[in-house]
Amino acid sequence: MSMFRLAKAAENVLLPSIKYSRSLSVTLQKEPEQPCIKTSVPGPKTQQLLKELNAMQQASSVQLFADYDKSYGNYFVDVDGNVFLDAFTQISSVPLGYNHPELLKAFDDEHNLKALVNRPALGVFPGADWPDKLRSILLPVAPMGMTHVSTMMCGSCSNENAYKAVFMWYRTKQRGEKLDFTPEEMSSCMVNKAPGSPDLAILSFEGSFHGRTFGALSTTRSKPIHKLDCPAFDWPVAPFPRYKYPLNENACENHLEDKRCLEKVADIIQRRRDGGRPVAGVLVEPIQSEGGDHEASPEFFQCLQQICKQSGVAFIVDEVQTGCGPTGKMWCHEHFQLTSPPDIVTFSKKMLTGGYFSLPEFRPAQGYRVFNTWMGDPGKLILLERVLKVIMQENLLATVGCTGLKLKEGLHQLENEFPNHINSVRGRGTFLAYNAPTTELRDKINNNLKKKGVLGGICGENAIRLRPALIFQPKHAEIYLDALRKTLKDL
Ligand code: PSZ
Repeated sequence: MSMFRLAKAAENVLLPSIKYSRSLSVTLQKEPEQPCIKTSVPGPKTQQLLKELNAMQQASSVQLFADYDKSYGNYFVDVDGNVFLDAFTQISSVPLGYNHPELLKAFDDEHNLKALVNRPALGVFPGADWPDKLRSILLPVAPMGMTHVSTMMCGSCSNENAYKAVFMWYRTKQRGEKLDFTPEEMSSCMVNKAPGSPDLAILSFEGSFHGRTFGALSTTRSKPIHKLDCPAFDWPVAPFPRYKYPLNENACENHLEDKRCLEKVADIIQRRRDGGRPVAGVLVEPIQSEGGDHEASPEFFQCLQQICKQSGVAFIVDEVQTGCGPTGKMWCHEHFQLTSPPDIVTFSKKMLTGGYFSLPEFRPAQGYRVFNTWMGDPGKLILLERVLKVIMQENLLATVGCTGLKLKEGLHQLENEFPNHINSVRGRGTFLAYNAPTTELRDKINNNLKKKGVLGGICGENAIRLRPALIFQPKHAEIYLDALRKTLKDL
């Protein structure tokens, strides 16, 4: 049975009857029982190291220096010896918690160690087992129907290269039978002018985050500080739904909100085409993350895909943050019951390697066009293979579902108890968020949680998000909810 089918089977397990396998209980045996804060946060050692680092670079984003020897499972230990329950996990990029025994063992194997040490330029000199690695590790978890995969270094670079594949696909369609580039195209691209560098666009959404490299940054729309002072492509932006909560009491209004946004997308695509500057691809996060954890309905995504199909525009789904299980499915867009796969799905973070899956028509006709030195890293695939094995063996997608239900229920209870402090609880699996009425209050809640030993993330103007590892259990949910209740009581 393929890994994908096994993962599907795991989702169907009745949630309350989950039996944790022996290996999971072994994994968690060495975990601390609870958070333990011994110093001010940040403590004196973090403050000293921050001074040192800041002398060499702008380091004001650094929150804590970690002790990665001592961090374990769901617990992050800082250099001052403070122990935090980690519900943020390195911006949502740690699938199995810290120092998972299966991952620590990966490079005991000499073949694996040599793959790590002798890092190849994968586009030119891959090792003999590279095709098998892609076929046996990545393709089994590919979204249904997606047969092509390219590995990359990070989320931004996965998106950048996905856009390039989309532009090449679009121009190939425009050229029709005439396959060769014209001399005019060849000379004009060397001075960044059309027709060689055509005026094609990627449409993205208000509040989206797709990375910070140049192409990716032009599609990022979450905060000015990411974009200021950097030249950008003149690419279009459409509104993404902003729902009213609770969802079941605002269904009608939220449906109209979907409609408003979709009409705008269709209108932009039409106008751009009429103006001779067509949209080649529409890019969307299944849940807008950095921008404030904004979700949209399955119907919104179904219609968006239809609009793309009807207008000959590629439908690109950015699963960099949502991919690899945190919503209770391997890929968040599986919740949307799309009638056919997206054209491209990008990934990174919990997948450990960056990359994108695509339909075969997005493979450029010539080599060297989507290319760079490393094009990924076999060492990361060795780790990913183990991550995926543990996800299946330990039934972690079902754990995410079970823990997620408990967390969401607890958060709903807290929003009812403290309606002046938190509201709009939302999300899927453990990929959850809630709002505070103001940015100031949101920051205060998040800081006070940290002082109580719980690391959480913030996003958008006033949201707090949860991004725990896939091994976050109901007992960890209880610790999180207790800390939040105390924090809200003390405000
Ligand atoms: O501030 C930052 O640079 C952050 S904070 C969180 C992210 C980046 N997330 C990265 C991300 C993402 O969430 C989505 C949906 N798409 C692309 C990216 C870019 O990935 P990296 O950071 O690996 O380049």
